[in-house]
Amino acid sequence: MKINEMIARMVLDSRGNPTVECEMHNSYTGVRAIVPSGKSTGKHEAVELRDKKSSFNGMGVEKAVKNINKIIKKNIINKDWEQETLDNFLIKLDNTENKSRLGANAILAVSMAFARLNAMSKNDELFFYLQKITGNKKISLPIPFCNVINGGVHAGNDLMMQEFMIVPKAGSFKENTRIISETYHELKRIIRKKYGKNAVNVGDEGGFAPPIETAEEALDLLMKAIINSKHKSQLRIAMDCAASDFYKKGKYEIEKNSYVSAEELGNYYIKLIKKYPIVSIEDPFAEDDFEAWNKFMEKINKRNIQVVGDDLLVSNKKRIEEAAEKKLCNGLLLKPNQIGTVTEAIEAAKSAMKNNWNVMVSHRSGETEDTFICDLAVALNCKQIKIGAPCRGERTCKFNRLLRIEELI
Ligand code: 2PG
Ligand code: MG
Repeated sequence: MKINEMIARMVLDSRGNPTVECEMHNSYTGVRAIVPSGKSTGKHEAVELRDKKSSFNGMGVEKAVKNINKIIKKNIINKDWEQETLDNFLIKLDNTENKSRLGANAILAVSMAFARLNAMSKNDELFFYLQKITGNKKISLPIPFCNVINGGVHAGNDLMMQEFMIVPKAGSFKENTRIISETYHELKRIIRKKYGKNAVNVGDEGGFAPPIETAEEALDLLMKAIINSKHKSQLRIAMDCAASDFYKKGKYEIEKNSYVSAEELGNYYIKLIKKYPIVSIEDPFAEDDFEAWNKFMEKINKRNIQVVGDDLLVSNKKRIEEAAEKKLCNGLLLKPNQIGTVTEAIEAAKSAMKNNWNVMVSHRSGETEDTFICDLAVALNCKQIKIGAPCRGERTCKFNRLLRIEELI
């Protein structure tokens, strides 16, 4: 497919920071794609280019936008591309290991816009187009992993662990959405009653950020909400510890000023797993603390717990293969902007699946109204997506896109 015209611009993400939008046209139609932005980023992620000038507190994306408008555009318009040839060309044009020249934010905006334009030009839904690229025979709606209590760098409380999620298991996305929404509102009532009305302000992903300090306090609140809303048989719990953020000099600060070793932290998780219906733990250890990951995997081997690598893997095929070989985890968190092209994101998912891992497609804490990840999760048939709480437009648009897709398929 040929691109006739394209333009990039700065738009805002859900934290009010600049991000990159790419608008792309061919003779038939036009589309837009916006890239999200993380806060608890892994240090091995592809580079998100920021201007580091005084404007926008050093968060500007003028350079990334310029890279699309001046460098990428002249190299790609009016030529015939497929997704893979375009993405590979962009990787070559950047010519760095971590996309630091053009910026993963610039490259991904172009890659996503191309996918969407290609789909639209064929009168296809985006998920059908992506399904063709993956070569998957089946597609399916994912289970939403819904972050209802926020801590870590996403919230203004002293809870070290970042995300406490509810995970429904009803037969349809619509029913799962109802269960989540009812439980979310029950949780709000419980938190308001216990901590007062200031405590129901929400964190970056729409979950509540009450003044709590321990994982048990968060999990007890969740359990109460689950039981009160009468969804105990339909809900399980997942956590994203985002442990790289509380890893300090070889120790883990699990509560304010309280440090434990990797082994003690692993035992703590096992205690939590025994007490609460936890089915999935993401980033339980720091991104390069391989030994801790491996020992934990050995210990929980028989427990059927999903151990998900986010900062550990950064959606990067090389890191995934290394982690599989070293037996560090059994699940991939897939964030396209960690790697920078649609093709590489799909490759990362395939490489995880080849190792019999689960794949969970994920939003970023700084999101936008773009719903690309929903179509990607459906196309990958990976059955899991992390999209935050059923609150704040940049999160609800993901629920709403999936509700619409469910009607279509
Ligand atoms: C995570 C993500 C999304 P961030 O750690 O999994 O929930 O957060 O986008 O800040 O990296
Ligand atoms: Mg994470």
